Amino acid sequence: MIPVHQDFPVEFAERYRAAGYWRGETFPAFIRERAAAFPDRVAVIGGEQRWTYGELLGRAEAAAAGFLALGLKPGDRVVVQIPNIPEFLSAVFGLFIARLIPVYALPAHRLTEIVHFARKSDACAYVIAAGHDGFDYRALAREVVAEVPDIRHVVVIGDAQEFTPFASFAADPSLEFALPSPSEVAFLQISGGSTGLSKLIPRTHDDYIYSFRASADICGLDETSVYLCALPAAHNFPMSSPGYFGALYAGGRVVLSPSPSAEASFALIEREGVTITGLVPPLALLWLQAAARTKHDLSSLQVLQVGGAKFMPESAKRVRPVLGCTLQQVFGMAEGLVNYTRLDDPEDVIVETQGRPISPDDEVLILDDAGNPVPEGEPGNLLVRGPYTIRAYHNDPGANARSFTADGFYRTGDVVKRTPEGNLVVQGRATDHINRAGEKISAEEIEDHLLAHPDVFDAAVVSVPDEFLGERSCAFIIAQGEPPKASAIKAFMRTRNLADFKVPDQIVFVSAFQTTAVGKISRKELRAALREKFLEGQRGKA
Ligand code: OOB
Repeated sequence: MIPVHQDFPVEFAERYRAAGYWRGETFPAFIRERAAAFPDRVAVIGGEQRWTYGELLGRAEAAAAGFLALGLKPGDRVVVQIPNIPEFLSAVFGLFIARLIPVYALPAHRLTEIVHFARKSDACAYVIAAGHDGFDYRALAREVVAEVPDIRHVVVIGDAQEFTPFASFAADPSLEFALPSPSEVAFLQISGGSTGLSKLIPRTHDDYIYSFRASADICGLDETSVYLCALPAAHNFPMSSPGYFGALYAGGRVVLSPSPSAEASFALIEREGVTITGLVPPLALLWLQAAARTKHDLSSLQVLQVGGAKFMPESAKRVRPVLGCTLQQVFGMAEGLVNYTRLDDPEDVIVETQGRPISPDDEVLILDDAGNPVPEGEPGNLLVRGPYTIRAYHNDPGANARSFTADGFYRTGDVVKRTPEGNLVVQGRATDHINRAGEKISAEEIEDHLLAHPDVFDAAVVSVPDEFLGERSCAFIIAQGEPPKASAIKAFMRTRNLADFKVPDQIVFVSAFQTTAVGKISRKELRAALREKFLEGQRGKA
């Protein structure tokens, strides 16, 4: 089993401690402190459940005891695929307390992705909810176990059938849990996957807690804050920017919405007095539309955060007049760096920029393709190094060689420019992924699946602008013989056991891909050329 670690060079670690970013805090210590300070205060609300801080800790400790009773050992990896229900929190705090390492999968992930996460992380257990949104995760678990026999335990929230019921986990007062070291990896987050399959992102207690503690500060969270988690809880944005961990850190309250729809969320905002929430741009647009005619009282909402993909200024402008709250743009990445517009920034900064980094020690570089700094204000490739940005992916030397410079800067793949006041404006991206409503899709991964179709000779997947999604995926396909129907290709992609958002939105058959005079073209150039031609065609029609 490959050990999980995240090593910051000693001189950087010392600097981050001396500056007070890394305070030696850990998840188990933090949740115990809050539970001791205000045991009876409500911490988590979801469905019909309302748990106090005391109950949350009690349930997490029972979960920790249960996981260890299965024979799991500190350092073991556990794939977690739980929708937005309170048990998400008791399960992951339980894993932290037992020093087990959650690997966060999204509810949308299917067999292909889960098997990849399980293998890549050497996971030995899988925690799921029985069902969600009409999908039976126990059926998925059966397939996962058949493919990855190293998954020795499946733990189920709800009706467990042949698996282990989460509800059977009980506290064991004789157990003493050793605290993790703050520099230990607390969990593995999933990367957006710009090249090929998702990579695993090891985050330490120290670095991650700093990121949401400082975020909570920037976002003005305190014990009166009520954070609505409408996006999938496993995603970095609602988790830590400042997200539900930031809200719990501040002693506030977390409301979990089973769906990000305006209808479900507006009812919760009114009922629970939600003060802050985070959305991806397409959802923000739907909320703006729905708010104009809602009967719900949304007046408690102070801050609407929007991030994960570019929020266009024309839409951003409407947030304050329509929702009556402050917009905060959030430009972050699971690998680390998170930028925020500040709540008291002038309106033009809030509307037109994606904000600035959390930390004075976030070292941001904006470089041209040759690696030289661009003139101030010009667009360039964003690289970053800092107290909560990883230095390496888990178990992936190839990706590490590509994604990090020799001196430890992470190549984000984003193209940005910086305004004179130091705010970043995202211009686009150097890497080939599709940012479909905040869901990142690797072109390479999808091409690989398309090539498995017997009638596909070659395929190139590109992003094309979409009014609602921001970007949608378009697959250019050279058929082997007579082109099949686009619907047949989509149906085939649905049999590949992938998250549904990865099925190409659009399919275009072409007879050949352009090649250069030499007859060779990189996939990157090919995608760029196809995209350009497609856009020209669109302009022609307009
Ligand atoms: C967030 O994290 P990831 O890991 O799913 O995706 C990161 C990528 C960034 O590199 C960038 O390409 C894009 O998503 N992105 C944005 C953006 N926020 C993220 N592009 C334009 N404008 C924005 N505001 O998406 C994430 C993590 C933490 C907080 C917020 C978002």
